[in-house]
Amino acid sequence: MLYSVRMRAAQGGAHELGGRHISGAERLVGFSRVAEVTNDMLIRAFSHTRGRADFINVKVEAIENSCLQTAPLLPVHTITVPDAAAGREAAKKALMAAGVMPVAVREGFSRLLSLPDSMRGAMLLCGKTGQRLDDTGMRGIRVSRMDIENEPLFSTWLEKQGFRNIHVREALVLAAKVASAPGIIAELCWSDDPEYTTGYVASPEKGYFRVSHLKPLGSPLGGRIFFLRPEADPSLAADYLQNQPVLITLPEGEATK
Ligand code: WAQ
Ligand code: MG
Repeated sequence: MLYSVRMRAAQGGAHELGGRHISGAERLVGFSRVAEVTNDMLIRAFSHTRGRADFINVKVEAIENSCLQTAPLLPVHTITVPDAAAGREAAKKALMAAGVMPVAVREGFSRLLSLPDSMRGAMLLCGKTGQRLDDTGMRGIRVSRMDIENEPLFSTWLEKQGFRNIHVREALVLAAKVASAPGIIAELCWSDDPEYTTGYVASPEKGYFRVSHLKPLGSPLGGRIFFLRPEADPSLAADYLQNQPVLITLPEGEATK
């Protein structure tokens, strides 16, 4: 039995009452780690660079082993650029290479860049037209119920790659779950944490491309977009992203690299 532990924190009251999103986190851990993981999440919410939370929701739910699926970690590539303008150009190219149509790429960037503040979740957009497919407004679709299968192995692997921060660690797991969702073409993401400028484009076909700058240092505006195939069922994808418990596996050979 595993436990899904989810946290969302806001400032100025609960999200649903108009509070500003501060941070969120999701893990799938054994019973013996629930307290530790919950405590870490509370500490994070109270010491976040987006501001101090005054509303924190922590949800713990048991997950039957028979419900678990697995998905592989994506191969990781890094694109180093001098600034956010160059990074956005590189990300646009990577999205198009993954199969997102140019008009949808433009639409995606313009939607993220015109947000008044960061959302708590992601937008689902049609990868052909850029039309918004979910009806969650400023809340967005929150990917949840995922974690790495073998944490010690993952930690060793991350260390060897030189990935030493929590952002990349969490993003690799989230992007692997997203890439395994039905109908996904690609994902675009950059952080809403002011000090973290690295973002990524990920897709099941091409893997995870880190882009060293996708926003200027100091900006609290981040976000995520999931581009779907035009023929995909958005509610099926949203259900998988939000509800299906998934453990991410390190591919054979990767573990020893
Ligand atoms: N599900 C859906 N959307 C989410 C989730 C989630 N579980 N978590 C965050 N978001 C959305 C939300 O709109 C946030 O404002 C935005 O993404 C950014 O979230 O390889 O840290 O957690 O070094 O700030 C990329 C790592 C880090 C790149 C991204 O995102 C690398 C990051 P953050
Ligand atoms: Mg953040």
